[in-house]
Amino acid sequence: MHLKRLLLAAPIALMASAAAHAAQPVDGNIGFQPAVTPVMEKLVNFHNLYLMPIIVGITLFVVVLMGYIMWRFSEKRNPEPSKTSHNTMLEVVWTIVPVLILLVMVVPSMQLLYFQDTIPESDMTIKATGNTWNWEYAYVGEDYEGVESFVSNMLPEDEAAAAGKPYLLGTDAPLVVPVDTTVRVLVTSSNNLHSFAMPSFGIKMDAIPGRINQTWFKVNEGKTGTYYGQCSELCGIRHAFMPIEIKVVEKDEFQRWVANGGAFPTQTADNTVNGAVMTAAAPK
Ligand SMILES: [Cu+2]
Repeated sequence: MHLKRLLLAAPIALMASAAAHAAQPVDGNIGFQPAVTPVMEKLVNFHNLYLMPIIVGITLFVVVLMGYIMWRFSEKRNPEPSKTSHNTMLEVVWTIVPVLILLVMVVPSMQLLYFQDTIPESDMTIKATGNTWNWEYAYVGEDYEGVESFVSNMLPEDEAAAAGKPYLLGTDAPLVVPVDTTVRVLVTSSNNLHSFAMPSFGIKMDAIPGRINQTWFKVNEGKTGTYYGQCSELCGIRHAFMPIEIKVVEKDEFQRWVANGGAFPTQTADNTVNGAVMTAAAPK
């Protein structure tokens, strides 16, 4: 089984050698993973250039104010405390100012939500189904008949090391997409609540049984490489073991991959429910 899997993975490993970029969690890093889609670029800018200065400003103001109050109104400097308990002007100000700050934040926030939620004219559609405990991908449309659908399982530690992939993030069959292409992702689940999350793409979409959610991404030109995400819904015992690996390749490379029928085996999903293994037919 291992040998078969390795043989099937070999063409992918060759494809991986040309990868230019990659994004995965890094020990000790702060901030976001590098943004490679317009959505994530906007998210990062909104956070770093807009929200952070406001938050830092408010925090500094409160710290300075508290320091001044502790100094100025200490028992030593202010032995006779004022009996005043109301100051209408001050109360109006400290109600109105926070409301104004929230308004200033909500307008770009809503614009960003709308930008994320409005799916532009898409070039291709992929369906991502959360199974217990793996992701299954299907390429929608007759252009991708040879690829059909496949299950993407987490690699065991030794195989991940052999493939040069991060353990707990690397899979035996990554989702392959072309660069600079608008991809619509239909997200659903076969039997559990999951969430399809890819940090450097700025997407996180709930996978709900019996319902199809949609999201989109378009990886910027020149950002080919392998990107890692995970199921980000606390879905059950193997929640931490359903990584998402997306390999972004040049458009012609993607066409070759499709023409080859995808280099992956088509499997059915092994689903475990209450300890019993159920084999669910792969939804098309
Ligand atoms: Cu999950």
